[in-house]
Amino acid sequence: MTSKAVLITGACGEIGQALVQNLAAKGGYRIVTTDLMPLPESLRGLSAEHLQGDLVYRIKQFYDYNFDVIFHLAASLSSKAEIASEEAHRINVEGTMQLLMLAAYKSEKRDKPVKFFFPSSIAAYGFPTLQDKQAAGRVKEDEWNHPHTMYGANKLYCEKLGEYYGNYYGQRHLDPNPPTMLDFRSIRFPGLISAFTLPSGGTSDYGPEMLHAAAQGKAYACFVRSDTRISFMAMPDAIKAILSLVDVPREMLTREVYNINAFSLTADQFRKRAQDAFLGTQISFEPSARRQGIVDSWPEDLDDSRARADWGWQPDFDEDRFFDEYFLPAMRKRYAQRPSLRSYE
Ligand code: AKB
Repeated sequence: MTSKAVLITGACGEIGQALVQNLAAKGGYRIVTTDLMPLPESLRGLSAEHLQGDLVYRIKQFYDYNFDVIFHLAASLSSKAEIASEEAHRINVEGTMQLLMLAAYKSEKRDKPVKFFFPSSIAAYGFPTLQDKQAAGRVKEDEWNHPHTMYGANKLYCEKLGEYYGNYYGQRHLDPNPPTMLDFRSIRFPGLISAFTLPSGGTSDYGPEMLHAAAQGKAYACFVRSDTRISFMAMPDAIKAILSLVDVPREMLTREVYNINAFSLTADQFRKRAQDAFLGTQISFEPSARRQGIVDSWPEDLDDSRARADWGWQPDFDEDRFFDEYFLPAMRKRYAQRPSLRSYE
C-alpha cells in the first residue's frame, strides 16, 4: 500500500504534536513536518522529514513535494497576535495564502485535489457586548462573524480564501473543462485542553493553565473573571474531528467550515473542578482588561449540528468524561508522587 504524503505546519504546537502522534500511530502516512522550532524529542522518528524555519520565506522548498493532505496548523494565537499584530498577519494570512497557492497549483497540475485542512476558531466570532454574547447562547457558523481580534480576523479571512481557492479560483470553475481545484476543509475549534502539553499565546489558555497549575500544586491567578464562559474540548476530540473531517467523502459535505463543540463552562466551574481534584488548590481571579475583552467577544457555546449531520461528528468527552476519563487520570499518572493529589479510586 502506498502511503499518503502529508505536510503538517506548526508541528511543534499543541495540535501539531498530537496530530503527528496520531497519524504515526495510525500508519499509512509519510509525514513531513515544519515549524520555527526543532521537533521535540518525543516526535523525532515519527516525522520522515522536519523542515525548520519560517514558512513564508521558505515556501519554494515545499513545491518539490507532492502532498496529498496539508494540515496547516501554524499560527500566532489571539493574545500574542494583539501584541504583534502585523507580524501575526504575516504568519496567519501570508503563510496560509502561500500554502493555498501551492495546493491550488499542485491540484491542477496533478489533476487530483490536494486536501487542505485549516483550523479556524471561535475567535472568528465577535459580539459587540457581553449582553449580546449571553443572549446569543449557541451560535451557528454564519452568525456573529465580526471578530474583534487580529487573530480572529485572520481566521475568518483565511476561511474565505480557502473557499475561494477551492471553488472559484480565477473564475475557472466557469470554464467548459474546469481544472481540478483544491479540497478545503476547516473546523472552528473551541478552547482546547491537552493533558500533555500547554498552550501559549492564546486567550482560552486560562482553562488549561489553571488545571495544570492546580495539578502541580502551584497557585494560579486567572486572567479572566470567574463568570467568563466559553466552550472547551479535549485534545483527543480535536484530533478525532480533524481526522474524520479529512477522511469523509466530499459529497457528504455541505460547506467548507464547521463548528464543533464538546462542553461549555465558566472559569469558576474550572476552579471548582480543580479544587475537587487537587488538595490545596489556590486560584484567584485577576482579570486583564484586554484579555477579558477578547473572551467576552467569543461565544459561550457553539451549535455544531451541521458537523453532526454531515459527517457524523460527536465528541467522546463531555465535561464529566473530560475530567474523569481523560484529564485527571493523566495527571494522576504524571504527578503520582505529589502528596496533595486526591485519590479517586
Ligand atoms: C486562542 O485562545 O487564541 C485559541 C483559540 C480559541 O483559537 N486557543
